[in-house]
Amino acid sequence: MLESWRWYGDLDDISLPEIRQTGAKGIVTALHEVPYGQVWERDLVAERRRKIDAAGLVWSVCESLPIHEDIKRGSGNLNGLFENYRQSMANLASEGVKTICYNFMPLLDWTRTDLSAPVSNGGTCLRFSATRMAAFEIHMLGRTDAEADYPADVVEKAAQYYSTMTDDDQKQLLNAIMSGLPGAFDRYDIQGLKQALQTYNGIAQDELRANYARFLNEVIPAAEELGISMCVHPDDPPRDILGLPRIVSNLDDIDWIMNAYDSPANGLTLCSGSLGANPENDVPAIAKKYADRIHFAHLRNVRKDADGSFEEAAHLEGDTDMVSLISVLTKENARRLEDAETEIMGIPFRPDHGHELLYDIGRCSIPGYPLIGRMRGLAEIRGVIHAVESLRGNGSSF
Ligand code: DNO
Repeated sequence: MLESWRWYGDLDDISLPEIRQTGAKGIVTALHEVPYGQVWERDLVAERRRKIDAAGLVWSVCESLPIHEDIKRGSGNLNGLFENYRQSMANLASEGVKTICYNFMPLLDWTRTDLSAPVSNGGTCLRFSATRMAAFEIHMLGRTDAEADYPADVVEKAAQYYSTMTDDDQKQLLNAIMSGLPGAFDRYDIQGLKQALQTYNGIAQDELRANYARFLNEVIPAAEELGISMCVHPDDPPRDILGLPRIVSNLDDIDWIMNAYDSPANGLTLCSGSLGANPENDVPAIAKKYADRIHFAHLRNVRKDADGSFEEAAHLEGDTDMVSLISVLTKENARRLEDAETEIMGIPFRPDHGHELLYDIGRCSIPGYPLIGRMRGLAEIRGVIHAVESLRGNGSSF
């Protein structure tokens, strides 16, 4: 497996030489400065790659090549947007970047209500509180129907909580919810979000799936030609949110996607944290079923509460059995290395999100992406990988 690290380019306060010290070899990055829907020009891609090369690292994965909302909504003449998307893919491939992560979440990306919830032994983590999300939707956004999406006791707690909120609390909550949109584009204020939500009025699961199938039909043949592996990132949280349908949340969805275009180029980003936030998802079992379609892995863990809240646990703590998951991934990795005719990198993975620990605090890194917390996660995962591979090398079937 190829140890990788997400880097936000010029937006990141963590430098490439610092990343090198973590032991990671691969860099996961994107041209966050290019507005969604525009072509990633070859010279910009090349410049980013050269920076990474010069630091002794390799650009292992593009995360993400974002999909314009018009494609998700299926609105207007989309030929130009598809054409641009394919051109960006071609430019990435020409610079040797052949694994492309993307998501198909309407409007928002990963969503949390707290960016620095306290962890019992010190440090902070990202958290999704059902009560705070309900307060946001029902009271701050005034979304009709939102009440029906929450249990009665959460609705009640949300009303109580909202009545205590100051302007500053409201600002912080909005900021936390918007923080999952990486880079500078398409963040919303309350008014903007209301308007954006209206553009999805009447679009239910079936229509979103049809739009997704169209996207796959437009880009997967190009990926096959270019030798690119596309890998969709699951929804986070893995359920409908703000009344928007979500279609990459569970095994049924993944079955649908893998069959919608049955090609190795149409693959998965196995994100244990996103999938793990749905109590019905057995993450190691999903990984096993689609092992040969996993082109990238995000490894992290969550601890869930009964009301739908969850928080990000340390990488080996929380509800997902990381050792079983890593056992599945390393087996698949070994199979690929053995089958390969030429030398290959192995499955790229990155420690996803991390607690803010020690010198992370006050450093203003991108939410979820502090240096020390992620380095801890990477070190722990590295330990499990080594243990599993060494046991296997000594004859264990683990
Ligand atoms: C969260 C990330 C996601 C991911 C996108 C992929 O930390 O894993 O934001 O980058 O959903 O398109």
